Order: sequence, then structure tokens, then C-alpha cells
Amino acid sequence: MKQDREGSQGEDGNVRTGNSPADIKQSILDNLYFSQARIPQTATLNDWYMALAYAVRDRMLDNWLTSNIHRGRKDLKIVSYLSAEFLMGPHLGNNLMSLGIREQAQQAVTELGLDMDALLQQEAEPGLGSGGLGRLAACYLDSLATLQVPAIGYGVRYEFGIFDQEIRDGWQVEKTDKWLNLGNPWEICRPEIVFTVKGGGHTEHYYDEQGRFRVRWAPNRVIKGVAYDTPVAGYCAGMTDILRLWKSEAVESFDFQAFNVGDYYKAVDEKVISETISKVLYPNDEPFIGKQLRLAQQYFFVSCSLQDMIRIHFLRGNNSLENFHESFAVQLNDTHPSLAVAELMRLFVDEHLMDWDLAWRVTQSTLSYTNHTLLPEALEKWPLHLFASVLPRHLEIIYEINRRFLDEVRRKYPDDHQRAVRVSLIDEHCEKFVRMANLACVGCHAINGVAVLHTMLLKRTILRDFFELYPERFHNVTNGVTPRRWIALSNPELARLITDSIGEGWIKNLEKELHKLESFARDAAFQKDWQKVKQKNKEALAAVIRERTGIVVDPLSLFDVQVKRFHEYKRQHLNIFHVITLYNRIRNNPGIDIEPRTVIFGGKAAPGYFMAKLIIKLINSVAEVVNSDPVVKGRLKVVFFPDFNVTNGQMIYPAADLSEQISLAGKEASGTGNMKFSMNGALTIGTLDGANVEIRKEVGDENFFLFGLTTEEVENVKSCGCDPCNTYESNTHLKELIDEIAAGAFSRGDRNLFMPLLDALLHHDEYLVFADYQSYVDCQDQVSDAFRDRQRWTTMSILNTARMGKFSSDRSIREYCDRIWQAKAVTDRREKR
Ligand code: NBG
Repeated sequence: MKQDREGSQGEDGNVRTGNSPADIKQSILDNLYFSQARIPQTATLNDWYMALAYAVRDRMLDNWLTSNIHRGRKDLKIVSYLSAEFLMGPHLGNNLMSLGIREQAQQAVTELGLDMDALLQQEAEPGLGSGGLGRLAACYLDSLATLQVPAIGYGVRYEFGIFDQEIRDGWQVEKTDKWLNLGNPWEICRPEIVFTVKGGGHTEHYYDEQGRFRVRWAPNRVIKGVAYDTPVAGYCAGMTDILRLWKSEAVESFDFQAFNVGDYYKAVDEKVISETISKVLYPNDEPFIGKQLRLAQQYFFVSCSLQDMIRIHFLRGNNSLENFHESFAVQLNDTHPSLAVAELMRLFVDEHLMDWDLAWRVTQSTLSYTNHTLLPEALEKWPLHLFASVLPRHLEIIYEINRRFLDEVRRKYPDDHQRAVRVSLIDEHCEKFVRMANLACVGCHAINGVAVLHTMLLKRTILRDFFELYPERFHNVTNGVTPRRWIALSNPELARLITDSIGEGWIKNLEKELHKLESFARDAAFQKDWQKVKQKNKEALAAVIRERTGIVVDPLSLFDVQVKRFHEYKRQHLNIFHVITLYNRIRNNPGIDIEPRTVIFGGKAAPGYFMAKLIIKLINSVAEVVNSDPVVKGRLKVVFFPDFNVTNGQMIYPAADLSEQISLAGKEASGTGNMKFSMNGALTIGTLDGANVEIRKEVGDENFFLFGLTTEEVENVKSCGCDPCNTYESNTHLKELIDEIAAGAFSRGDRNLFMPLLDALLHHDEYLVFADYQSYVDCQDQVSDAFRDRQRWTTMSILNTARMGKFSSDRSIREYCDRIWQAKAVTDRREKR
């Protein structure tokens, strides 16, 4: 073994960080020996994965430490992205790519007799997020690092991330995600970067020796947050940013007083309770659930993060906090971290004795807020009594902010009492609540929506009063996704084809370069290559579908895909109704010539969201019937792909022909899956909702399948109080399929199973599934027609990819930097250690 380890020196002589295959190979062996304490003869696959991961991490450290020097520079603003979720996806493949050592590592691994794919699959996905908002945060970190902007992502190191989804008897079953079980080689624990966080108790008011009014918060518990850093390497950039996640721990492992009197169990209690705070991610995305632990979690990571920023601010040589906003631009990813408004005020005023007015100016200049939802029920508001019991001091601060704010509102609108009631930080309708979006709007200098339509609707609906008060604070920054993970990494064949045609500039400059593909859209040879890539991706997905679900699908059929969280507003049920419609057509006319389709669904439902889970059950029930009915003859298949996550997404997006973006207009803030599909050459069937509007504008109306009511039409339908029963009665195909479900055609005769869903549709149809049904089905027929003409389809597909440059997260981050953060990239030459 010793020989193995010492082996040959790499070409550039630096085994620890050199990039030659020989260096990397040696480094893997060294790490296997010194970090995993294993020799090759006894190493498990996981040992090898860990050894490779450490070898890669070693190569990231040089840039990381250099970047730390930049973060220490007073003249450079650091972007702090505060987010309760970071859905990073597996690191290994992405880091190999960012460092530009994929091929060398491949060679090293092969020489060691290992299989790179198996090693990549060994990595447990860090699922520290539940959907779009968390994944957006991850894309933004990638772009910040690639654009060389000094940044820190701050969040929670959940011990259990988003649950793993299994399907049993057609139902979703949640399994605990144990992503840390086999160790996490990417994080570095910083036991010395630790902060205490108080909770509960009461406040005491007093005057200090200098006669100043002061407030002391006497908490009834204190925990500490320990920093865990994960490096985020920019793509072929000198910058490595940091994801800093906080783990909660007991201040003392044992309560010695309790221990001494013999109550061993009570002594350990404290430790257990403290560690609960960062235990588990709340798996809901849209509807707000007011759980005390969640409030404690939010406060925990906000407080640790702000204390850390203040530490760094002083480390940079500042001696006052007056210019804190020149050190940090802090972005609040939705209202989950909006306690930052009150906490920063508390830290400034109570802990650092700053004058209130100055503290308020600095707080506002530092913070900005992104809204991610238009659903009123998703807006966070905490019951006042609960808030007071966890954060008594913050409630006082919020009252003071509110007093001053409402004075200002009343000065501006002296006779408009109702307006003051609406914008107040406290909802006093019956039970009292603290309104977190209002707190964010008042305490931030910038507020943004995540797509043009979304921002427009924010100004017109849920944030209208704030728009009228502070129009200058409102911005739109349309979301984007990173082309590194979502094209280069997940679709390597397509990436190669693009690079062969237009060079590799697109990877870092999607907006300027990708459109060059347009000139190949009608080129016969290029089209063939393009089709080949898609075909290969579809075959690969078909193999995985077979392995995971047992369902055999035809890779030549149209892959019609809807993957996203399950929610009624996203209308997965509309999609399955279309499937039933196709099925009925086949049964009514068995010889019918229809374009073969494979309809693929994927996504998780919040564990407590009954209706979403019932829709999953319906999809699986329809799948069971359709897939086994001989009359269908392979023309239609339905697949529920279990456990949709980043890893699976990387396989699914590249294999899609058709992207389903069918939310009710006015409900989806932006969507980002829509971008990933289109970049990978899928055509979209979609409503005028979220970023679909902008995608359609970019790719061209003729390359987008549009259907459904517009936001204005939705408002009209809603205000006319139309009865969904009328639509049901008057549309024979719709009536037929609803009656079939009701009769138990997909539930082995059980007429009760889907009743709650059908009742909701027939009596309220909140998300206008019935109203959009016919338009959707007609549009799907156009899709089928278009797909018959492969040449035309391929042209449309190429044009979709070619025109998606705008939706790179690099563009979004540039906009945030210029318009909101006033942050700059590190442009000067790299300083060496
Ligand atoms: C989601 C929206 C999506 C949007 C992402 C990222 C939440 C609360 N909102 O439409 O539903 O794309 O945020 O902005 O997760």
C-alpha cells in the first residue's frame, strides 16, 4: 500500500493540488489513506467517493483562501444571500466541471479501476430546500461566484432535508432524508465561528450610568449556532464563494447543575432541545404554516448570520457600524429571513448602542427583499402571542417601527384610516398577527418580484399599498437558472454540440453567445445531431423509468413532462384530465391515429396537503389503468417518476420534448423549471403566467404553445361568479372523464376515493381547471400535429434553446448587482496568499 500512496509525483510536482491525472490519482489515494483511513483493498464505494471528493475540495482551497482575502477588503461589498433554503444538488460533478478537471479526474478514476458514474451516484443530494425558491438560491450562488462577486449564502444546516418520496399503492409516502449519514466531505466545520442566540423570556427597561434608555433582554433559553462552510466555486473563475450554514447546539453540552443533583436525563434535555432547531426542513412551499419551531429556526439563522456579518465588518478594519451597508448588501429570500429587519435594529441599538434613527437608515440601506408568491395564503404572519413568547424584544422593536411608520402613513394620507389598517405591521382583524411581508417592505430599500408579470401583479394586488407609498423601492428581476448545472452538466451531449457549433463562450455568457445557434436551426446536418442528442437522453431516461417504476416507455414517443411541486394552482390535474381524454379517444375509436405520448409526472406534495396528495394518487391510478389496457397499444403511457429532486431533474429536463407550464394565470410567480426545459430544447405548452410570458416573447409566439385564460380573464371569470357545473354540463368530453373518475373507473370501482377532488372542482374550481380544459386540450392537439413533423419540431426546439440566453442566472445576478446591491465583481488581478 505504501507504494501505492507514494507512487509517482505528478507532472507539475504538486500532488496535493496539481491538476494532471497523475496528481489527481495520487491525491485520491492519499485522501483515501489519510482522511478515510482506508487502503484500496478494503475501501468501499463510499470511501472512494469521499477520497475523490476530498481531492477535489483540496483543489478548491487555493481560490477559496484568495477569495477570503477579497472578502476582507473594505472596498468590496459582500453580497449576503439570506435564505431558509439552498437546494444545491450534488456537488461532485459540478465542482469537477467548475474547476475544469473533469477529464483528468475521469482518467485518474479509470486508472484506479473505478467507475466515475458510480462515484457520482454515491453522493447523497443535499436537499436543503423544497422547491423553486431554494433552487433559485443555489443558482444565484453559482452565478455570484462565476461573476466573481464576493458573496456568502447564509442558511440552516438541516440535519434532515426535504423528505424522500416513495410511491406505495399510488400514494406518496414520506421517508426521512438522511443525507449526512455517510459523512459530508464538502463542508468545513468552523467551531470558532459560533454565536449565541436567545429565545423567550422578557425584557427589562432601565437607564444606564450615562442616563441612556436601555433595554435588556432576559431570555429563558440560549443556544449557539456553529458555522459550517461549503465552498461554491465559480465556473472557471478565480472566485470561490461560501455557503455558510448554521447548526444549532446547546451552549453547554450538559446542564451541570441538574447533573449534580442527580437528574442526568434533565441535564441532557437541554442539549436535545437546542439541537432540534436545525433538525429538519419544513417541507411546505406555498401555504404558510405557523409553527413555533419554524419561527425559532428563522430567528436562529438570521441572528447568527447578522452577528457574523458584524464580526466580518469589524475584521475588515471598520471601527463603527455606521457604514455597515457599505460592507454588506443583504438579500432576504422571501420573508423567511425578514426578522432581519428587527434583529439588525436590535443588534445596532441594544448591543452596539447606536441611535435609533441612524440604525434605521443603515438597516434600510443594507436590506432588500424578494417576494416569491402572489398567493395571499402563502404570506407569512405569526400569531402575536406566539411571536411575543419567542421574541419579546423583537416585538417591542416592531411596535416602535410600526408606530413611526404609521405616523408617516397618516401624515401622507390623513383621512385614510383603512389604509393604515392595511399596511400596519400588525394585523388586528380578530386574532392579532405580525405581518412579515409588511415588515420587509418597510425595512428594506428595495423590493422585487421575480418576473415581469409577477412584479406588475405585486404592485396591483398584495403589495399595492406599499407600491403607492414607496414606488421607487419596487424592481423586477426576472429569475434565471445557471447554464452550468442545467445545460453543461446535465446535458453534456447537447453542450458538446453547442460548443462545436458556436464555441464555448455560451457557458459563461449565455445572453451574448447562445443566439448564435439560431443560424443552425434549419441546417439539416445540425438538426440530425440535435435529434440524436435528444433521442439518447430519452433512451437514458426510459431506462431509469423502467428501473424505478417497472414501466416500459417508448423513447420514440413524445415525452410530455410536468415536474414541479404538487399544488392545485399548478394544475397537475388538468394534465391528467388531458391524459384521460386521450385514453377515451382511443377507447372510443381503437384504430385512431394519434401521436404516441409518454406523459411523465414528478414532484413532491407537502405532507399535510391532502388535495395535492390525492392528485398524485389520481395520476398513479390513471397510469395503472392506461398502461395495462391492451387497447392503447403503446400509444399512451403515464409515468409518475418518484422522488423528483435536483439529481433526477438533471436526467429529466434533457429528455423532455414538451414542458408543461400550465398554472392558472396570475398564480405562479415565475417558475424556473420552465427555463430549464426550454434551454434543453423542450417546447412549452403554457399559460400566460410567471416567466412563461417572457419565455414566449424571447422564443417567439410561433415556438410556444399558448392556451388558457389571461390574468384579466381570470379576474373576470372570478368576479362573474360563474358556476363550474355549467362548464362540466356543457362539455361532453370533460363530463365524460369526470363521470368516469366519479364512477370509480380509475379506483377499482371505489366511488369515494376521488370525491373530495371532484367536489372541489364542481363546486368551486378555485384554479379554473374546468374553464381552461378545452383550450388546453385543443392546444395539446396542436402539439401532437407539430410533433408529427419532426423537422419543424426540431427547428422549434433549436430556436427555443438558442433564444433562452436571457434566462441565465448570470443576467439576473448582474441586475441585482447593478440595481439593488451596488455590488461589484473582483476585477483586479488575483492576489496570492
Ligand atoms: C416560488 C414560486 C416560483 C418561483 C420560485 C423562485 C416559493 C414561495 N415561491 O414561481 O412559486 O419560480 O419561488 O422565485 O417557493
